[in-house]
Amino acid sequence: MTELAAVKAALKTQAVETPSWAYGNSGTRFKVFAQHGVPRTPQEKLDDAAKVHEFTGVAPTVALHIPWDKVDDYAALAKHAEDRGVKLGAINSNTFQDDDYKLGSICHPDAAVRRKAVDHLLECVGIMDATGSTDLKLWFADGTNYPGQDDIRGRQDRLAEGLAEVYERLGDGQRMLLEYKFFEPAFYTTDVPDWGTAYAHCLKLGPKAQVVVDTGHHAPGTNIEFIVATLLREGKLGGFDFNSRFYADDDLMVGAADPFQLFRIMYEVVRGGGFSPEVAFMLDQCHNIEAKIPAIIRSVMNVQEATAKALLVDGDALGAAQRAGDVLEANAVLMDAYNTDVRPLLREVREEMGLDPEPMAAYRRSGWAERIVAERVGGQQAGWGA
Ligand code: PSV
Ligand code: MN
Repeated sequence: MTELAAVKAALKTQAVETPSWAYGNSGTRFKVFAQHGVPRTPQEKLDDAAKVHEFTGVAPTVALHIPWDKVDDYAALAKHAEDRGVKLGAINSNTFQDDDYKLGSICHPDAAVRRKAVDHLLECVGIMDATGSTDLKLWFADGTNYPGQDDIRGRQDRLAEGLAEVYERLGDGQRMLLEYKFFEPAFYTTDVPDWGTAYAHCLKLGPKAQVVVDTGHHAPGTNIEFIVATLLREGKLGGFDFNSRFYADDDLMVGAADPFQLFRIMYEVVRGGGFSPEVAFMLDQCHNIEAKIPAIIRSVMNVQEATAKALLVDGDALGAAQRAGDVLEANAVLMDAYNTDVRPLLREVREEMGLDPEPMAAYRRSGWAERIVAERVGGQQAGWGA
């Protein structure tokens, strides 16, 4: 196989998971702007996600969020997805939208609230059993606002205890992905604020516990690719929540704010052997002012473009320059790959996969956007908490 053929073959195996919540209405804490044609049910979210996969060919799974995507029959929901050519992906838990969780969930000082939170996580594993999902994604809004409010160390003990109970419940082939976030909604301490804390808990729990890197959950200037390299080196990178940020947890389209950062991350993924099914590549985004389905198509394409560039890095030339201490040449090799226009290559890849080479235009022509506006009349549109 030529090198280019190997790059193309790798790109055809790519899988970017889209989040069910990206198809629903969303907004800021100031206003949620409703859009026409937005799904009313988890099934309709899957219908939209199937369109993203139909036109990109690399978005075969959809993450669910419980309770937002709660249904009576999860096996039937999995079948609904499969009938449309997609599968159900990670199950995202929610221990942040209940009055009981004002002072935290799994780290709460009251054992009864901790019990409720852990029971919810166990319920999510039960849903995984029914859907065939392999990943339980955990993000905790836990933390404190004021010094002295609670015992920092005690909260870590409670976290470890709760996670251990859920870990024990995981079946064969199931894992938990622990996400960190440096602040918000808590502002003084956050119980899982960084990759080091997530890593320490996952290490103690065992091989089925892995760290998730949400690209929006870092302080400005953080070298995220270093974290990626380190976690991969330790065998503890479970996946990504991709999105873009300018200021905080903005959840904008991945690759929009800083495509160079996305490339650097994907380069470390490729370099560290992480371009594999063991690492979940998920989007965690919201589309507040732009049309949702094309925004998700664009996001998937942005990940694809960064991946193609990362795969094109001339590893031999880079290694030789690095060993020779040729700083400028090493940097030039990396930048050559980044500056390559990979759009023609991706058009070829899509044609070889039997797809339209231009997913955005193909979606526009498909008439799906008009159809959902005409058909999805009445009912309660999905959105935060819906
Ligand atoms: C909140 O910050 C958040 O965006 C986390 O990143 C989770 O992954 C996501 O919500 C879904 O619960
Ligand atoms: Mn996330």
